[in-house]
Amino acid sequence: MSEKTFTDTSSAMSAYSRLKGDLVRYIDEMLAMECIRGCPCEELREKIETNAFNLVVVGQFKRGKTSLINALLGADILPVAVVPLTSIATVMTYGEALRIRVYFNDGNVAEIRPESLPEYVTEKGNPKNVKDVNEVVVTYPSHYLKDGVRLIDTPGVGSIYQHNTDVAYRYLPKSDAVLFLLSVDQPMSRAELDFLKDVREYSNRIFFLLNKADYLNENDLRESIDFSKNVLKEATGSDVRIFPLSAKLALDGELNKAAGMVQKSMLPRFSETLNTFLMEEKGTVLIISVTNNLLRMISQSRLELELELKSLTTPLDELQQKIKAFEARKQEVLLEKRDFDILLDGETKRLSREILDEDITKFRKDLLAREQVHLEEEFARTKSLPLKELKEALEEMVIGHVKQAFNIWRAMEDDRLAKAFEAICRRFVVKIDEAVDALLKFSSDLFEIPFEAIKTDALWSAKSRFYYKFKEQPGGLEIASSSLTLALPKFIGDKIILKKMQDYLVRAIDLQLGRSGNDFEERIQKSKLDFRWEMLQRIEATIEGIGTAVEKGMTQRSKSEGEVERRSEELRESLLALDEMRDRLTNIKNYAEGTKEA
Ligand SMILES: Nc1nc2c(ncn2[C@@H]2O[C@H](COP(=O)(O)OP(=O)(O)OP(=O)(O)O)[C@@H](O)[C@H]2O)c(=O)[nH]1
Ligand SMILES: [Mg+2]
Repeated sequence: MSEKTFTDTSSAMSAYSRLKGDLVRYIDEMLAMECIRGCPCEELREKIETNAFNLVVVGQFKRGKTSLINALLGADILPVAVVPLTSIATVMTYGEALRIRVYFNDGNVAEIRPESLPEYVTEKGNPKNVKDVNEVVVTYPSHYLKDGVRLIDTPGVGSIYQHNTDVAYRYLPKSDAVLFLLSVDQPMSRAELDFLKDVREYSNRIFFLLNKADYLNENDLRESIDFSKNVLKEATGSDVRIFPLSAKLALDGELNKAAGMVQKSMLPRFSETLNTFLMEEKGTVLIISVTNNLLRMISQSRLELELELKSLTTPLDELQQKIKAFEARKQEVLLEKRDFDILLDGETKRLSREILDEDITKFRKDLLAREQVHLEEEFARTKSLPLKELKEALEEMVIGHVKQAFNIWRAMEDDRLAKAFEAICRRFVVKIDEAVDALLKFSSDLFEIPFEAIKTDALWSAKSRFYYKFKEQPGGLEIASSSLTLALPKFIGDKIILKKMQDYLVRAIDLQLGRSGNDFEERIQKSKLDFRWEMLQRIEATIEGIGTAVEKGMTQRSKSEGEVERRSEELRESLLALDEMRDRLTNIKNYAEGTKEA
């Protein structure tokens, strides 16, 4: 198989695959265990199964981004060229067969044949994105994409096509890691460094690749690496690792099944580092986090079983006293629950006021200043046109620019708000867990039974928590300006048109800002309500779990001695099953922690 060369280097990922498989099996078993109530098992399983790593490939135009993706997949799928080419982002994701779907901005989706791909994703086939494509998704059965890895090809920045640069920026907030491409035939430029500065705002994991290494001999390559290293060190303030490689050699080697050529391309070395990163920094964190959450469930279920067991045998008056003490504690917890509600409300309000409002003000100011200049420049360029055409040209420019600017801003703001919201959630999850643990601990002391509190780090991630996506792309910018202007003499008419366009620019921006602002507000509110509901559920489920266990014991003990004995036996068996599951999960956790430290 042509993929073999890479398979050899991805043991870290296959270890992750195995752990993942085990974990999913255990979750299914836990779902079938009656003594575990209210386990968010389905959610945890989904979390594992859908966990995606977005690797976004970026760089100046023509550094070989698209070639690199083809090389990583070992197949000639995406079109490459010597002129600035890629104009639309392509997402490569795992699928049984090669399938290509084009997603348009208006919501339509079309399945296309591989040979038609250039008609949609290249500047030549789809100039200025006249086809209004949003993105293209390609599925392909490469083991490289298994386990949720998604490779995203973006258009090159810095070419004469500004809209290509814009598309690339839109994908930065979605990245889990960025592959930043440089190439030996073009020493690092000012523009590349400026772009890097922006990339660093959105990604804390950047891999630097120096492509087209095949152009140079060993000495020159060394020099080229050193040069880029120094420039990068100055720019970032720290030593960075640079991976020299040749996407071309790698792909040729793969296609011709020439292992020596693939080795020479140096791609496997990078590929290995990348895999280890994916495993360690994403895979392991997820495995440990899910395992901890499951262990927590087990610990809580264990306590409930022990409580019931205890209630079967504790003398009645002693038991009643304990229940009274528990009730008192329960009231305290319910009060804490109310405080939690008020605090959460305050925090989300602050998110709207301090982040969203400020960002809107800043964005409005910058955009307006920038577009006023553009408008005047365009006016100077086109003012000799007849009035009607002049008006149309300016109108088209304003609409295009405003739409484009909002597309990017919304993606970035979305990321900012999601992260801020996540930070709030994390703090609250810790608080809630503490409250729940305190109640469990109290009960375990009260009834003199063992209980192990398990700390879980929050599973809330920006992507899954800040749910609500925008309802629609902003549109509706068309205007009907009075035809009266068009009837005026040209020398007055064009001044009036410029003035009208300036007003229109302000209105268009404010209209879009109003919509986007509302959308964001609404999403913050909805996300808050969902989060709140889940958190309160957690407290309530704990209170109820303890209450029910004691109650069950109470009811049971009034039955015959034989039945009490039978129930005790059942409970002991369930405890054993839980302990066995706990041990298996602990093994997984230890293994994952071991690989993380190794
Ligand atoms: N010699 C050599 N040429 C390469 C290598 N990688 C890419 N190229 C060539 O560089 C040119 C640009 O490659 P692309 O993969 O289209 O570059 P890109 O960065 O995707 O370009 P844009 O999408 O326009 O930004 C093509 O002619 C490729 O054949 C390499 O490792 N060695
Ligand atoms: Mg490309």
